[in-house]
Amino acid sequence: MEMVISSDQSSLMKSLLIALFSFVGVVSLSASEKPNVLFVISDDLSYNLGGMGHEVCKTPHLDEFSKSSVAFTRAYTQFPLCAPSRASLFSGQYPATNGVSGNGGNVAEDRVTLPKHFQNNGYWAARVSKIYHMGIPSDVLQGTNGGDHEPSWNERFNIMAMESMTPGKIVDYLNPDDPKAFKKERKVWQKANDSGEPYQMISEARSQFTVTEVADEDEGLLADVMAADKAIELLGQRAEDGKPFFLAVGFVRPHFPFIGTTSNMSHYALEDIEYPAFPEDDFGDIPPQAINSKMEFSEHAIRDLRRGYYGSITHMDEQFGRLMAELDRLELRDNTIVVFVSDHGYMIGEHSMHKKSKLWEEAIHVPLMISVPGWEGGTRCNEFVELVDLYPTIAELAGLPADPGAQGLTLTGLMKDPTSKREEKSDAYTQVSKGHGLRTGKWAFMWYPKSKKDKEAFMLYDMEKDPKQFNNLAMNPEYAAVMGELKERLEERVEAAKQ
Ligand SMILES: [Ca+2]
Repeated sequence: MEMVISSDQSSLMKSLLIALFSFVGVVSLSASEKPNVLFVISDDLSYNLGGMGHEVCKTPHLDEFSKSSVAFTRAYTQFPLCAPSRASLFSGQYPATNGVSGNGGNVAEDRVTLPKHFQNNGYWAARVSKIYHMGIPSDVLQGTNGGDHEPSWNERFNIMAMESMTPGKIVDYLNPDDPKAFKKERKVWQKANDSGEPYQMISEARSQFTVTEVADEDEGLLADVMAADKAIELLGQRAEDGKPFFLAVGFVRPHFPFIGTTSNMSHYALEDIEYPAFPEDDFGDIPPQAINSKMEFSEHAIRDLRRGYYGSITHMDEQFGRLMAELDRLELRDNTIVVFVSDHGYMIGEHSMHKKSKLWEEAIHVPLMISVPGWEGGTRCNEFVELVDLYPTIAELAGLPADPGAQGLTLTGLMKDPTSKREEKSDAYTQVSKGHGLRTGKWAFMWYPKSKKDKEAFMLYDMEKDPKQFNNLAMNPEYAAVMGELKERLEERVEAAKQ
């Protein structure tokens, strides 16, 4: 039936429509209707949260936060190294598309990054400390921007702290004599800090394999305490002026140097720290491309470095707790989406390797928790998700339009029903400079294409039977069919990441 509208009805309808649209317009522009975003990213934090099943590490504040959030148990980084992981997360693009596949690169100036997208939609966007790449400890010692993406921010705040030169008890397992230089150097640093002159880090302060314990009364000298202080100040300003915000806070711990206060470290006795033992023939089936930062340390050193790493995590957790307490105190929690994530994982002695930039499980699996006001919390999602998925997810949660350049896929459906199956992407793709990795429910599969130096290599681990990845099944003919399927899927993912 054709609808006939008289001119009177038509003008009435027009006025109604105009009224409706202006109402919608008012609502969408009203500050109170724009949820804020507090985005917290920890540096080099493995999947080591007490509340998520880690037996040693203490993270009471993140455990508490998980009760009001959706916690993802299988979140994976796109590239286990600071700059490419963060560039991928904030550009919403895989490294093959945004072009950042090393610590030297950064997102193109004109890319509408996640914080820029918020700015374009009426938000104030700011960062505190490390969000895009910063060299740690160099950029913190120097108080410098690192490889920032300036257009992302309305305001940005660097932290300048002494890192491993902070007075306290320090043990350096790689260069035991280095801390001797700190006593004199602290004065040089302090002078630069007081005068605002540039400071140039001394090589002794790199401190990649150190554990530093700082007295509780000196905690104000530590980078993440300063970052939390600054973030708390900014939250107060936003509570006052009511401007919708996208505040990104970067904690630099547990990135080396491992630092915590005496009370942070007091949770960990050396005898309670697990030693990551591996079979004697472990290296018989590992291709050379997968061996990286292999170090000879004593069992004592490995345990103590792990103790320092956990102490650093507890220190970071405490600062996260301070942010959440302030959100509550300012009554901002009911209108603020909170995201907690890490850029990638870390290895301390597993297969006698250290640090990141590899496809081993410890280096690619990360914590991810998101809380949304009014949504049910305390839920777990066990589907595979990727950090590149965060861009469309956070944009959608805040009611922003989708960005056409973002390659990730929104997680909001999973967050609403965390037990549902993820049909559109049920595995996770990670790359490193020499190879590619795919994680599925049962398998960890790695492919290193042929290069000038190395021949093509594959690794296949049954993650249900061999979660510590000791037995590479790639050469076993019994698994030829599985290998074929995984290789086909991984090649698909590698190609899709370029588009
Ligand atoms: Ca990192």
